[in-house]
Amino acid sequence: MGLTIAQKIIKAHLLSGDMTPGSEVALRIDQTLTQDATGTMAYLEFESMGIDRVRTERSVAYIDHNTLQSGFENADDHRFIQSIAKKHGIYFSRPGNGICHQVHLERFGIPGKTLIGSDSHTPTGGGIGMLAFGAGGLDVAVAMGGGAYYITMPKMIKVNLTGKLRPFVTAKDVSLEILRILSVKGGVGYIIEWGGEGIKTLSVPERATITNMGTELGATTSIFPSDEITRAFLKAEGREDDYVALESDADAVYDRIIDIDLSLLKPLIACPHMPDNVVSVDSLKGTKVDQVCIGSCTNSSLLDMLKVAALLKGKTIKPEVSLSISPGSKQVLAMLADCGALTDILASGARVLECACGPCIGMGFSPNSGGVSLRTFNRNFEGRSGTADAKVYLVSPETAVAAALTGEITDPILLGEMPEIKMPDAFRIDDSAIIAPADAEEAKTLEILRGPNIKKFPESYPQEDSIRAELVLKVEDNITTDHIMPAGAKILPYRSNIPYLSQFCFGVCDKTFPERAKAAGKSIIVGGANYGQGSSREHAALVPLYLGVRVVITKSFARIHVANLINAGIMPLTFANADDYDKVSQGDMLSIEGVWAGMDSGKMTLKNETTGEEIPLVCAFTERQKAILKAGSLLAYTKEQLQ
Ligand code: MIC
Ligand code: SF4
Repeated sequence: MGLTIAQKIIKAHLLSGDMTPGSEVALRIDQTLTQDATGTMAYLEFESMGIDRVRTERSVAYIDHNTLQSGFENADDHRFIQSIAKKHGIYFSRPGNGICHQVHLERFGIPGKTLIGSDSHTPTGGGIGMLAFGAGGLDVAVAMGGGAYYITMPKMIKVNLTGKLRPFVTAKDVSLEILRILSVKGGVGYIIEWGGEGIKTLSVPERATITNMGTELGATTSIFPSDEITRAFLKAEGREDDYVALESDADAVYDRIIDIDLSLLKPLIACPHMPDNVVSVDSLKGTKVDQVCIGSCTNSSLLDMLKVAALLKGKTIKPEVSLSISPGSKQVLAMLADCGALTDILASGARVLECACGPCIGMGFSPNSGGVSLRTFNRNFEGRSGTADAKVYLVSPETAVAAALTGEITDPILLGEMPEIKMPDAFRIDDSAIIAPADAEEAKTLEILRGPNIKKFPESYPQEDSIRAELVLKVEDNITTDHIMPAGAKILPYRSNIPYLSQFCFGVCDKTFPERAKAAGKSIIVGGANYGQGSSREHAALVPLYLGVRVVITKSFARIHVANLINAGIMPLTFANADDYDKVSQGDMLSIEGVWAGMDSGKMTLKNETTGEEIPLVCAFTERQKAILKAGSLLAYTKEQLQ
């Protein structure tokens, strides 16, 4: 039987396990990336493992999330990451150099290699044929130390593209279409491979927009073949030597095949507050818009920015609309300046922001109260923009420009003729903002620089054979890590300070949670389906741990979050019958006896002591996961292993 591209890369990197879907496989990781909002924690974890130099082929630390520096906290974190990178063999991409995924694609990504990153949009690398996964910081720390990365062997979806996108219909609309088809839960447990004749019409940045938003489907990752288009991109980056061709075998088997005819697609828009809440742009025409934001790791490539500049050229945006544009990297910004496109953008009345995540993670540019914001980003979760009652819609850069020019949601087809965009054959290469690590000799003399905002990790607690705790919080389906541990300008600077962060935990759902959890001592959370979707932030596990949460019981979990819970020593369990979710209420006293035996049999019984009911639960822990839960955390387990 033939293999898919992902199966081939997995096979070439397999350290243990068998490749049957559902079983755990251990992979050798070639490259890692971190960003600053998750990186501080990841490097503290790496440091505590006591390994001198990273053992990957390439590890890069990016600063792109927390660049506002409204106090000493961010600057201290940047300095800490820079110093630890230099000492331990990690490349350091300075603040302002760009968004991790965009820069990684430009300067480091290699087809056929494995990459894990402490950011959920690491699958952007699939646009260049990498097998790239978002992971918790601790998993990245272990991989930097040469340890394996464990995933549940996914099933395979193939999306067959035919035809060609019409003008004003874009790769972003392809992402929104697949979200409409599959929903934010539809990709869980799958790798999505994009293929078919239609992919020949898509450049690497367009492919990367699509693999980037595979994260919103809950997919393990997404990948494109590596072909002549990939080669041309690498050549333009001066890295043709990194090119290898990759395709799936003709007789490769997929669990599901989805066909999309590109020529039939229309401009689409995701409505508040979920990326899969997709309708046609046309159906919302005339809706007044207050703000438009163009950028993020989804849509900030040179191609996107050149299109935006060409559409804005010679025009001015509506006075009632505020438009921000954040180019994805210094390379993109410099090339916009070189060709004069930046002048067209500025002349239109747009505000050009730093090459960073910025508004996407609520770092500035929050909308006005109740405001409508159209964003080219990948997430529109409630409150994420920094304005609790804002209505955030996700669109393509073309649809974003149409709204900025007209002041309302407008089908971009009405903008007239799409100007022809000529992409350069060679990009401007300037790696001066990427700092190489010290050599092993010099590294010994280097000191790591820390600031007062870096606090201790929360203590971990080995699971016990019997648990009795209060259900302190019951939440519904599709709870995101932005609900569990919000980000934004006020909170993000404290990512290395778990005690401080803890006061904001679940703030979007219930502001009283932190106090109640602390008062309860030990506690249990109950959630609906797809619990923990979204960001890879391990803070969404570490902070509940700090507040005393020992067990989370749901209808189902999102992939990265469930791994983060186990890594933090919190036991994730699921209802055997989803309807039993209704048999527990917030405030009930719950207990589970015989945890050890239950971990082995995959079955446990939850006793609701308040109502007297008994509820069957299931779990499917691997031996390694059981050992982590018994040790109390992945860190404790790894230390045990190293001894
Ligand atoms: C996001 O888009 O939510 C983030 C911010 O990039 C996160 C990482 C984080 O929370 O630091 C992600 O996607 O993993
Ligand atoms: Fe940054 Fe937004 Fe991309 Fe996350 S989704 S990495 S915050 S640009």
